[in-house]
Amino acid sequence: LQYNSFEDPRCEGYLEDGRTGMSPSTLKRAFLNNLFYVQGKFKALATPNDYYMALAYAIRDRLLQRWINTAAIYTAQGSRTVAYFSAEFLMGPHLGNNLINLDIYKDVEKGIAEMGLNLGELLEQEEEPGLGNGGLGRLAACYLDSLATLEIPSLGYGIRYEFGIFDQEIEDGWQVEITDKWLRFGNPWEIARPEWAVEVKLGGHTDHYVDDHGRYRIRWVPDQQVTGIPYDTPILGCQTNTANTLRLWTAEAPESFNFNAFNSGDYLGAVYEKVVSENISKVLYPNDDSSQGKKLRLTQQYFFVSCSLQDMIRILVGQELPLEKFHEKFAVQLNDTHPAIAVAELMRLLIDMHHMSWDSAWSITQRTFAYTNHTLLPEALERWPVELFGSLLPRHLEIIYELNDRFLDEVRIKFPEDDSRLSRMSLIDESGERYVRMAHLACVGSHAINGVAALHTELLKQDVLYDFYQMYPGKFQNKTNGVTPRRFMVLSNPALTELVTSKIGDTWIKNLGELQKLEAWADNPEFQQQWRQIKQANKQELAAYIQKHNGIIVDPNSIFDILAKRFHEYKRQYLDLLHIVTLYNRIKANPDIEITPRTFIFGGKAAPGYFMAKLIIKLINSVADVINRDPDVRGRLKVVFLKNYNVKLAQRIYPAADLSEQISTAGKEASGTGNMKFALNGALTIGTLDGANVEIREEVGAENFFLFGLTAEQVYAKRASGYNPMEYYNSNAELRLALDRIASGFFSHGDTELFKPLVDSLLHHDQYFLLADYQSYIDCQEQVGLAYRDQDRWTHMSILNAARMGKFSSDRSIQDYCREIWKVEPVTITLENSEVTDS
Ligand code: Z2T
Repeated sequence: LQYNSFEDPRCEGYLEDGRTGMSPSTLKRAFLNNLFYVQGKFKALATPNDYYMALAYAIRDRLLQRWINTAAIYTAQGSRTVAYFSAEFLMGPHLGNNLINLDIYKDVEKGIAEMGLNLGELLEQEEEPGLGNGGLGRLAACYLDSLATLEIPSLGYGIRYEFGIFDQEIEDGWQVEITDKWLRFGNPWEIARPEWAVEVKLGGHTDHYVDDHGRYRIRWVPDQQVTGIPYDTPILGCQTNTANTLRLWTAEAPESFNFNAFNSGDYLGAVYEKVVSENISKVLYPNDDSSQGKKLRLTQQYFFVSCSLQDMIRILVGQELPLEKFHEKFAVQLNDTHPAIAVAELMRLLIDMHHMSWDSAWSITQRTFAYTNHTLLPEALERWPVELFGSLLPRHLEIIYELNDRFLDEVRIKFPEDDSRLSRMSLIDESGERYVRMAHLACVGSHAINGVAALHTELLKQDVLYDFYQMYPGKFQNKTNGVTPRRFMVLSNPALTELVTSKIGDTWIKNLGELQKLEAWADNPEFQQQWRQIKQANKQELAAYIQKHNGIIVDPNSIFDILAKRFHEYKRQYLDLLHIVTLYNRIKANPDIEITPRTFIFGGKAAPGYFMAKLIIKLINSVADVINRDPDVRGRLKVVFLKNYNVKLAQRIYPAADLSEQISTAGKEASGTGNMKFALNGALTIGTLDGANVEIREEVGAENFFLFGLTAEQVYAKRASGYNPMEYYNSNAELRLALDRIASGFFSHGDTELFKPLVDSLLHHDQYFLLADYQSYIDCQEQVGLAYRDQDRWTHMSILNAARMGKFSSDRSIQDYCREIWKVEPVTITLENSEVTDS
């Protein structure tokens, strides 16, 4: 045998392949090649972005063999596949995560340093794909990471929004929204697949006709058509060869449509068509936990669902499987009701396009879909006016009517003579203006329905979906949310990762339950000290960030008390503020009072149309302005609002937190996932018995969790018996003083109008029971301050919190989904695969 010495590792002068080799020298060579051949730069002219791009392309090359092998093996084996349908994927930056999952972070950091560059600065260059609002979108991203890490064949399907969640600026204390032009400098992580484009119809009417064989058929005659172009991003698992796909759809005008108009001389009309079509994937709706009911939003939902289902049929047919096996090949998870139109669309595709019988199509549809509910808030339950729905999707409306007739017959059989139940459960709300109820469609069309935390699932069964639970008790399951420890620990907190690994090895990264072994170190003085030093260093880094971006000097020895999440009244940022104003009032009344020094840090975006949420942001900034400059405070309190909270910033925040604020009104937060990320990084939680807080407290132990507030049951009881917030105002002097201080114009240059809506809403409505929970919260915060003074005790609690987070890995969540809903098994991907590499 003759070997080319450059290609044979056994020979001298061997040169690793420049696009797959992992040795430091090969990586360096690839980086410099890309700088030259891709960016067209040499070092003297290169910008930080050029360096980022050069590295990103070098890493992308290293993903490709894995990605292609994964696709080839899934295809060859016809593997059962999870399709995760989500209107949002809040991925965060890819580069750092891929370095972690490839297990080359340290090597690359070193190589980059040898070239006189700093990896952290290059990572900072990446404009994150913010294609989601908050928890729901980030959950989808964590789940893709776990699916790949667990080697589960899967596809994420969604929309490639040209503009993701807006960038938040703060002007004069107010939130200002700036368009998120994340694609401005190009996106090295995606590959367009125009050869797999699909057509989507919209609007028009239906025709009922008799076909050539004398069969009764229905045809949809649309008045608009758009093309969906898929863009694929590889999703690499941690320390495996699996690289799954995130497939996002962009809307374009179909060539033929344009062309016809062009030929008929209506050039401007043709261009206008194009603009209208492209609007579909233009921008993410920036509402978290609330639905606006806009036609464009329904169009987006239908667009990506139709593209995805057609794509799946193409895959099925490509593998020579019959359509009758759709549900055997694919398990589709509906991430809330945003993709619930899929139930009607799959029926339409099977019946109208592929001539299947109603009963066969319905059986396949129900066995394909499963539905995750993410909220109990009534304003978030999606419903579409029947007229709007029918004008966009006339055929789907017919299908839904037919489904409804059959479904209500079933209800009648199970619950005879119960008209009010029929109207409550109908897919159409007919109590006033008529609406299509998407949650009902999702429930009827799925074989499994789940909530995202134990309490949330119980409340779904007792309240929001009570009738459906009575009808189909066997469909209901709980799947408590989880988060990926790769991004939210290994990548974001390298020092803590190293300390943990030095004690218990590194297998916890893929088996988070092993963190429990840290309990043995919880009282070890040396370990405690290392633990504290790392937290301290992380706090110093965040302090430097705050100084740079806010111009505020904060004390890393103070408690970093952090509330970071979307702004919503139910999340009660305002309650945190009442605590701050209360402490401030105590200082003003008694300037020498002893208070454990605290830095209050806020981050989060408000929906642009949500007036109250935006006013709370303004109030935080106004309170910050006064407190931070008042000499009486003397370093005991600082208030910071960090603008533009996103995944990148979150990764800086969690490692630096002492105290995690999880203070929603009990019964309102479906789960929360920030709560898990904070605790994993050793923050202690102050929280209510809401969402996953309940389970976090169970895991870490009541003695390691700061609990306050009413339970969900107590909140319901109070509401039922007539809650009067004014009683709390009248009977609690400190509370009264805090509210009066805000109302008096003290924080608004004497303006008594500015914050009046906030004060009035508490005094006269207080929908979210802030005043009822105020004293309990203040007392609990007092305990936090005392606990922090005993650093050994605090560190002990902090270690135990992290050590007991095993349950909250998204790997555990995904394993539960795989076993109990999807019935899907792992498929091992090898790098040596002749079928792939030889062709
Ligand atoms: C969202 O982020 C959540 C629920 C929604 O209901 C919509 C959005 Cl955009 C329609 C959040 C929940 O508020 C939160 O409690 C939960 O942890 C998260 O979804 C993931 O399940």
